[in-house]
Amino acid sequence: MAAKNQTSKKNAVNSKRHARASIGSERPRVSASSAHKSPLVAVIMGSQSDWDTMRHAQQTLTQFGIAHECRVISAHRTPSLASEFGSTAESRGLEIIIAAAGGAAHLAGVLAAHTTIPVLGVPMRSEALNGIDSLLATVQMPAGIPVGTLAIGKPGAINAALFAIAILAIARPPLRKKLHEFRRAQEQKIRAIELN
Ligand code: AIR
Repeated sequence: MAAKNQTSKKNAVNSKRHARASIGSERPRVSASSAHKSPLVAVIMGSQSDWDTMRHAQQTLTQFGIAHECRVISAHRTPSLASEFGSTAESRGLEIIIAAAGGAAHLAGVLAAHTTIPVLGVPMRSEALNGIDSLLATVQMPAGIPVGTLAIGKPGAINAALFAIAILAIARPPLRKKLHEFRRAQEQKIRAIELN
């Protein structure tokens, strides 16, 4: 009976975790190896409309088995949540934040202002200015509060995840090995291309 209670309690906690990680109606896929560990990387985005791009960061982290969480937090629409998330990130065991936003993209900078863990910014492609606005708003931080800014859109989303993995790999030899294997496989794929 006690064991049964414990199992249902565990299930409740896990489904709560999943609910917190889910964005809108779509639940981000978390790999089996990382599903029940506390997240090392947070993938934060300014709007649910960024998810189509940022799912590529999520997929890359999953591919490497990195425990992570994905959430929508807006520097402008939910400013107190942004400040609370940034302020508590380190004490909750997060080691890196990936922050994506478009237009007046202040999310990465605001999160970085509240934490000393590395913040990687991903500028979203915008309708009005094709992402140039997002890029400049993310990259042009004042000295003292750094944001490592990646490329606009999907390449930036993938590279933010790979950069986060490279940072984590400094002190994790098995992860470093995986990263070397990834690069090797990527190179092999290109070497094998035959054009006719
Ligand atoms: N955004 C949301 N809050 C602050 C900013 N800068 C960004 C989102 C998204 C864009 O505004 O990151 O890229 C448009 O959001 P929406 O919700 O109108 O689609």
